[in-house]
Amino acid sequence: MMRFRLSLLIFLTSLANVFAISQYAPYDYGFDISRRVKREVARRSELVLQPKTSSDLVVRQEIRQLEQDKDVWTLYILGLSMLQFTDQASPASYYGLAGIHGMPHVVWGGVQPVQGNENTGYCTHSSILFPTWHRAYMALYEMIASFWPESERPRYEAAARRFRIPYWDWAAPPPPGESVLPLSIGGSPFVDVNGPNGVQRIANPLFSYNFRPLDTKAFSFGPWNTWTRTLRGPSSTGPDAQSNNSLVAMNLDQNRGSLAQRLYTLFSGYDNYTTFSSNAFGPQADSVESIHDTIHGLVGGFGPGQASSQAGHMGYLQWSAFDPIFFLHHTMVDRILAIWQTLHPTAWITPSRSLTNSYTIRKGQVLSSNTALAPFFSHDNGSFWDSDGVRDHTKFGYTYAELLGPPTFSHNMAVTAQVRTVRQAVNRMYGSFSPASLFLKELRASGFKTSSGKATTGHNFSRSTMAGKIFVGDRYHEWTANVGVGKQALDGDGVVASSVNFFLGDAPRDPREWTATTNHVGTMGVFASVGGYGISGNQGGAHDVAVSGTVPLTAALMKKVAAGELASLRPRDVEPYLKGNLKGIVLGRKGEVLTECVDGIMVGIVSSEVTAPWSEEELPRWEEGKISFEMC
Ligand SMILES: *[C@@H]1O[C@H](CO)[C@@H](O)[C@H](O)[C@H]1NC(C)=O
Ligand SMILES: *[C@@H]1O[C@H](CO)[C@@H](O)[C@H](O)[C@H]1NC(C)=O
Ligand SMILES: *[C@@H]1O[C@H](CO)[C@@H](O)[C@H](O)[C@H]1NC(C)=O
Ligand SMILES: *[C@@H]1O[C@H](CO)[C@@H](O)[C@H](O)[C@H]1NC(C)=O
Ligand SMILES: [Cu+2]
Repeated sequence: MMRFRLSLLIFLTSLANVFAISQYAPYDYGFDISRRVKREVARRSELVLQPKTSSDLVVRQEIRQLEQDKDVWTLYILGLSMLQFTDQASPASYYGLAGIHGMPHVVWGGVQPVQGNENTGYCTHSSILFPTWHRAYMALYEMIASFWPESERPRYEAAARRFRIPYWDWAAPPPPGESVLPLSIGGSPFVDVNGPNGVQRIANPLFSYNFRPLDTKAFSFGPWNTWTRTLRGPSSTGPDAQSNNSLVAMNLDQNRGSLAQRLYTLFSGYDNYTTFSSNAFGPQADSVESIHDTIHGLVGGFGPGQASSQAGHMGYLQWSAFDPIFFLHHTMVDRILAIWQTLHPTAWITPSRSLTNSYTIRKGQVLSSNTALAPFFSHDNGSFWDSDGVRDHTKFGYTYAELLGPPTFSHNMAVTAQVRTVRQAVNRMYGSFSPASLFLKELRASGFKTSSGKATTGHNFSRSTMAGKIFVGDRYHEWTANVGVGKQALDGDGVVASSVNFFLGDAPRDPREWTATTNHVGTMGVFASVGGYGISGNQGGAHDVAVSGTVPLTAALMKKVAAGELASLRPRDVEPYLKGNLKGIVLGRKGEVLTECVDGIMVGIVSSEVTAPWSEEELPRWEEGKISFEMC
């Protein structure tokens, strides 16, 4: 490992070259670090994703928390900066790592494509391997981001031991006055870092990745062949395009409630791994992947407020991994997986056929928990990690604060203390938009005795109160817009959907005004598609599979109940109300406003009966949803 730390340093490009390309430099350590190490190219053995010993278990922090730990934060910024200034030809450079996912569709670590799939990346989407492939990906990134110059080891030794990559929780309430998008990510293209050689102003490695250089052979068509750095909500498709992080921030803030509700439902109402894992159209509409898709779209600049006819890198599967926010987002996705696994210890991958092509997987091939997660090496003989191998994330030396100790994968269904603790955390973190949180609050206030449990479920709240309008006993209705996106809306030269947006009442004509409207209910991002690139053909057009997701309506309806515009959450009140007031608008890839019922888009309004939790250590129990009516 030490040997690799040294060899990595030599990949730094010369500073002169860097100055010519970019306004901001990397950190100047005061000596030429490249002269201290032998020049060599990373060997496969150095790309092996190594497990750690259990004594190395450290919590991955939320990015705002990590920022409070000054030495670790400094290491993080310096390490990421160094990675980004590493020669793009190295597989252990930022470019090399990001390039595993999609573009530039090249061999990494010698792992060859299957014939015919050369024009895709290694990433698995619309696939039961989506969560585990990206888990290994983040672990590899964490391993390679954790190399620092030898000379800094004494000062930062303790900090280096407790460094793990942070995640970005886009569903958590931001501190007062702040956006869901942290300033450290979107606030400034440069950052003043107090490194070993004093305070220096360097390129902010979380704001953007600057291609050094942009390879216009690999990125051969516009706007990707003109944008020399990654962009969010780009102002134009030209070479001088700027990111609009405030637009992205507003867009995310507008959707935080929707995202929190989706997570809460995913944790409480989704028990089947197949359904949970991927956005492929299935019996339940949502999934960890669909929720993740929405973030990709919003960060890219799709959805409310779309500024130009073109979204930035995060909005497109094949370019997304170059934006540094990708890794913060996917660490959050890994955390969702880890929390869900703890709540569903026996649920796991059951074999099924791949719906999509990737660099090493053929459409139609049977996928299982033993399928290689290529190109993530487990040994230097060239074998790969598989999903069973990464099922327990703690072997990579990290965990998340909500999870006490290693997960238990027993087949014993008895609820462990760990599960109760995780449920409590889920209630506290993501339950605030759900009727469940109102029920728990009323329980505490009214002195219902939770210990007497079901004996009191017949009790009704007074009809004159909010709780009385929402609950019958301990039961209530959840309302969801289930969105299916078929092939016709994903690909080809015609209409290509990028987001489906819901409003109660009319929406402003101009989507740029949507970020400020109070009647916006939520946005579902469509990310699975890789069509609509403006070139015919084969840029990974393998992802032509029908996908689905949801936009929860319950929190918006509860506001209407509180305002006296709706009598209750029961179908006899809600169904006519939604038929009269719910508006769905599809935005296309170029930001164009389409009607709700574009070819290929299906919207079903679903109500589900739910039993509220009687303590924070329980989660709501969902019954199968019923289609109330079809909007499209
Ligand atoms: C960023 O987007 C917001 C919201 O659409 C807009 O008001 C603002 O003018 C944009 N800023 C720039 C610099 O384009
Ligand atoms: C999970 O859902 C899939 C897809 O609908 C189904 O084939 C499978 O039988 C389900 N698994 C369990 C354990 O119910
Ligand atoms: C690689 O080494 C591991 C550990 O020794 C072994 O389990 C595996 O079978 C080997 N794989 C190949 C392809 O040789
Ligand atoms: C609670 O309300 C429901 C629906 O109005 C009713 O059927 C039930 O009898 C009520 N329970 C009690 C204990 O009053
Ligand atoms: Cu992603």
